[in-house]
Amino acid sequence: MRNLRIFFVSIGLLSLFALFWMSCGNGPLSVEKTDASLRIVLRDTGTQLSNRCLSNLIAPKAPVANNQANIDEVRIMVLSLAQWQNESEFCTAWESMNETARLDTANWDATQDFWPNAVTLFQGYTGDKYRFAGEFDLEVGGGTATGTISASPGLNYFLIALREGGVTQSWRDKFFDVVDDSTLCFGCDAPEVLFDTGIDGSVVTTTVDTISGTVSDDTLTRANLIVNGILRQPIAVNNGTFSNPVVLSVGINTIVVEASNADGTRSDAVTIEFQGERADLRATLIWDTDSTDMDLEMENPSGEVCNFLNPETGGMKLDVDDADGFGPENISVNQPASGEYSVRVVNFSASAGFGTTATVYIFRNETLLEIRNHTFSAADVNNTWEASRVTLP
Ligand SMILES: [Ca+2]
Ligand SMILES: [Ca+2]
Repeated sequence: MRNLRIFFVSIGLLSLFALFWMSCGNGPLSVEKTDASLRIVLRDTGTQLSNRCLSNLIAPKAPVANNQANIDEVRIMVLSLAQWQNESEFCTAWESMNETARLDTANWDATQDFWPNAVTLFQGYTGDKYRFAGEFDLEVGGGTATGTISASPGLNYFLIALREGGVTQSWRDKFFDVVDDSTLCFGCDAPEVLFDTGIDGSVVTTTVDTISGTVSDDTLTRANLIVNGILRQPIAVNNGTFSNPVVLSVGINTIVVEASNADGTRSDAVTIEFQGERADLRATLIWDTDSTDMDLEMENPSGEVCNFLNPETGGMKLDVDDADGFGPENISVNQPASGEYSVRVVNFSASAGFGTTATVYIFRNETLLEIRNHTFSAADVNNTWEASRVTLP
């Protein structure tokens, strides 16, 4: 009984969350598989249709799932309804045809897969009003099903089965109004990231370069920048574009920008070669709150302090300052003196009403020494955190 309840709760959740459709060439269907549930997401930018007029016909014949944790396949049948103006008209006609018998079999039982009967039923429709558009299998991997299906512009009926080991465990049906394309790309709305041309393979002579590019989902305001697989920081995305400084090590650097939305994560990677002097010691600061100002500073063994007020002093150089969020800031030291260097972060931003976590990466001869982080509370304005002390011979 408990499993039955879980099933019906799952179906209820599917009803609530699940079926929205983006009816265009890149409309998504994503399937997220967890231990407890399987969620199908369809997005619709056009007309949203809601009723499920076939439920009464098919529901008694569909096997009841005990759990959906092992779903390994999503199978979809599409019936294009080009001549029908609306769901109600279709339903009235459909129900008058009394298709129950065609879905039934003489020896039906709860374990039998209703799908072959449904396929037979659908395939029987080849006319102008009902036309079988196809049966499509999407394999579920990594919690997501991707693939391409075909449908005709206009009203389409989708029968979606969640299957395990070739057997339908549960199913949903739904009408979708396909507006402008005959191919629906499932899972394709994860944002595409593209660096601007000319960046990949470029050679620069300064340790700070600017990377820029586009993100196809222009509703996003964040992406992630990953430098040499070590440093990872948020960057701002505005109207589908990004531009951010990046601190390079001597030699070839791998720069990745990744962006995520409800349909998944996609990324682009470039290499940039920095031909210049290797920093014997450097500290890089990034933080996680937009529109806030953190300040990196370093004090050398002589007590000289390098920060945005004194960006080049005592052999230390602030290569890049950032006053509006995320960083990076970087201080490089070439031929450092013997003794102790103090690396500190000052929370200079007085505006944020929430905490900000600062992360400092310390490199010695371009090898990562340590990563330190600290969360400044909203009340920590102008407070200083000593991230590290590095003693050099
Ligand atoms: Ca700053
Ligand atoms: Ca910034």
